Amino acid sequence: MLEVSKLRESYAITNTQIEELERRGFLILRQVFSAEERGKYFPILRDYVINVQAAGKTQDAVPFGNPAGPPSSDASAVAIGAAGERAGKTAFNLEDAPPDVVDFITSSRLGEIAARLLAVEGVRLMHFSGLFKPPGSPGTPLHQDLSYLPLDTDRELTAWIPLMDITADKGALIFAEGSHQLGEVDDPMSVPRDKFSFKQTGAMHAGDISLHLGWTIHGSLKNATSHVREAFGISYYADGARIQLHGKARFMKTLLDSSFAGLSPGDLAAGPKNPVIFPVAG
Ligand SMILES: O=C(O)CCC(=O)C(=O)O
Repeated sequence: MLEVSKLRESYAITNTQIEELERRGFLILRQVFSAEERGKYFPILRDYVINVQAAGKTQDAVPFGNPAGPPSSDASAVAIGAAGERAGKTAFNLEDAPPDVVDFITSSRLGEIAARLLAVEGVRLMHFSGLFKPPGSPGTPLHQDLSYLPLDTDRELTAWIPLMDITADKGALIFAEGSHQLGEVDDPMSVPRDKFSFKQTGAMHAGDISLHLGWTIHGSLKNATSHVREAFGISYYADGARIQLHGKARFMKTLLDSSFAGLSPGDLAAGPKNPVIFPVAG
């Protein structure tokens, strides 16, 4: 049984913010974590990510874009990242995470934000990962998170939590505004660049978070600075969702074997690795 997170105090979400996320597919929230909370949790999260990466625990990577497709000569695509690059290689698990990291990941403040924005009663943990980008590394290719999640719902979102101030040249996220309305697309890297307005998060301060819906086409820009870009991602989905294979099902095996171990299509997506984060029991 998980201990109840200490990060319980609510962060107020307005109807305007709910509408903004539904319309644009992404949203920035300012100062979700106080200076005191950042001082407590961020160094612990940083050490945790570095330790997990150093331990070399990996799982199958999710290939972004269409590796078989022609190389893009579009400069913006190159800046965002080349098709076929892989992400999510490092395996992060609640079971072997230190208590303060578990506390942060299971924060009902973040869970409540997710539930309010998704307009659902409750949310479960999908997965989480350290998103550290070394100096000079390319951006993350455009992709849709839900295309590799074996879920039957579009009520899924990711909170992208920078552990430091972010500038456009430090691997900022980029979103195709409104692209979630397309649902699943065959190859997000090939969506014509003039079809959507591409928006960056803009400058973010530590404590701000960026949220995007599961079908929002997004990626990140190159880290052109001489510092590691440190961010942490936590994804949630509506409690009550079921396991369903769809679209690019072959990439879903990784998630079925890890985040949903023991579950099969049709089952409630409610395994031991997917605790209810909000509402808090008791
Ligand atoms: O951190 C990045 O560069 C990309 C993150 C991302 O794609 C996500 O959080 O869904």
